[in-house]
Amino acid sequence: MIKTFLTLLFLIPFVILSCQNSSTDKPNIIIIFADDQGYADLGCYGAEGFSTPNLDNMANEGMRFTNFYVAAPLCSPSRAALLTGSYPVRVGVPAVLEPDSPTGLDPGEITIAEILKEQGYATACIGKWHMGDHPTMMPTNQGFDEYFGLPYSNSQWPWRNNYKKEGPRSELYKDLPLYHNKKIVELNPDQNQLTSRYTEFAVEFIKANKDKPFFLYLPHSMAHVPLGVSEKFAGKTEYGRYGDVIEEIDWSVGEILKTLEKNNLENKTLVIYTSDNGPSLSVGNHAGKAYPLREGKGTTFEGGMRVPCVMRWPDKIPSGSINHEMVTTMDFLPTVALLAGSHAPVDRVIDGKDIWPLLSGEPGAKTPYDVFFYHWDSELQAVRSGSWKLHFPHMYRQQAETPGTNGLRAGEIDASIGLSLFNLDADIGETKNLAGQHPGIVQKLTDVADAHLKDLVENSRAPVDISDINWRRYQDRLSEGKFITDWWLIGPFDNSSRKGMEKVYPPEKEFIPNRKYTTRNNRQVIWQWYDGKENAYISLAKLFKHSDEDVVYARRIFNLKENVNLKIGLGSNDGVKMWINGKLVHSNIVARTAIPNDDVVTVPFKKGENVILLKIDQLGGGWGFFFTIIEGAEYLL
Ligand SMILES: [Ca+2]
Ligand SMILES: [Ca+2]
Repeated sequence: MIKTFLTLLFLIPFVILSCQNSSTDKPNIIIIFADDQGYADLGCYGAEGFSTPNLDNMANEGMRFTNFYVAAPLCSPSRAALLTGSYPVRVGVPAVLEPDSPTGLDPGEITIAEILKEQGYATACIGKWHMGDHPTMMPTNQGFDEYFGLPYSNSQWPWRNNYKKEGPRSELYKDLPLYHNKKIVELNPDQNQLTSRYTEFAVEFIKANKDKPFFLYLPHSMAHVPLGVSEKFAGKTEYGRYGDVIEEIDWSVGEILKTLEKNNLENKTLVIYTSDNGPSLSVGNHAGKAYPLREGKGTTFEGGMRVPCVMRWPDKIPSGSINHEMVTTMDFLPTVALLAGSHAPVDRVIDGKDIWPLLSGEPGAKTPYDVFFYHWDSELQAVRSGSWKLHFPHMYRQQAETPGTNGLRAGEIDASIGLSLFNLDADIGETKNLAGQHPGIVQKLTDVADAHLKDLVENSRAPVDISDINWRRYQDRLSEGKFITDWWLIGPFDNSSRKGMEKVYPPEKEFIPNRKYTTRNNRQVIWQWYDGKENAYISLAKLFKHSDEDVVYARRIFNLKENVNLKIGLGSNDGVKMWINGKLVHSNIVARTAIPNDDVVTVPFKKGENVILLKIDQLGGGWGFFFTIIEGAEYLL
């Protein structure tokens, strides 16, 4: 038995070498990456209201996956994981990047394109990059000979989710550049033409490189809002504009497959089609669907991270096959590297695995994953092993009751989930929490998650601050997801009638009712403080109204238009900890007389999302906590 195993081990490298010993044997690789296309949005996955004949045909001639994952439910981190074979936290791209971001995918990361280029491949990235638009982080500096496309999302332009240049320009975004290689060739290109222009480029690239191995990475800008679609496809589907857009992408896939056929490249080319995350549900009729999965983009529920995936390589991948094993975009790098006669980097941790045994239909081939981790930003929110998925308590975004229309996002509401164990085989929609019935499984998955966090800290290329990863997860878990999210920020207002801290006179906002909230011991509490000037205040009254607990947790997110340092005064007479963006900025563990602004800190708030988390221990029959924005309140209000 042992002997056979050893023999096999020796044979494998020779088999690979003998298949790939000349460049003509190296397969071409095409990865088509749609944006925000949901699990249900291909005909062969049950799409209704539009059709995808080319993709369905690709599935008939190849393999379709039902447990295929991206490594993050958002654009930038999902892309970084695909190209590096690593969890996004590991490579320092855990969140969506804004234009002119000082960070992005480090040039020191090794991408699929760099590995293949070393093997003599011609390489092109055509479409949406979104891994940093600083010149050192653009595609031509990450192994791509050629680049044509947008450096980030098509919504990051002055007209936001409007595909036409109509209405007032948003001050948030500059003109949207279209790049060819290192040069900006156009500003604010016609979004209706993006899919057809990318396709034209892709077809030309294939034709120009038909005699040598090539790697084409085609991340479409669509179907991210604003939805652009050419005239030929506009208004054609029952579903509406989103359906039209998908049908145009399907046409594009058809053009690429046709080009392969015409140039006799079909049997030499592995074509992969998938999406970067689930449907953007908050845009309502402009979003796709993830049915039967729960939630969509931006969440670590299945609808956010399980996506459709089809792969085709005639004579190599069994035609018409459906694969139910767990596979991820991180597997592309190691798998494709081996096919090209190379291997995944060995000087660093790569999370993806070689999935060729699955693709080639090896009998009995199983997923290489014992466990898979669901991150949202740098927060580890869930873990899956086999059919079991454990969510740690976390917040998530949920579409507002009335969804958005025509590309406009409806409001999103903060929802939360406590510690929850789901059996995905029996309950794909994550509806029945079995945590109480299987404490052993909960413990096992928790241990696995802890080990993963430790591994991330020790084996990441980008600095990973353990507190940054742990703070929300551990605090969240303690609170069992019972966050209070609707505490308010108030002010500035005039306080001429202030008398000590007994009274608060609110501004012209709906604020008056919270003057007299009571705690469980029925005391009147007033939780605002001000310094008599035009400063901002946090109302914690509402927070405590919700709570009969000795410990409460509260979390709020503030969106800022720019980076700014806020000077904050803190004081408390209870056990209070406050984290801002993962950094502990205030900690008071003993009861003492409340002194407003006892502790003054300057905290860098960043452009975009900022998270404030509070943990408050009641230490002595009441609550006392003060939070004052001393400088910079106008940025929050
Ligand atoms: Ca996306
Ligand atoms: Ca690199």
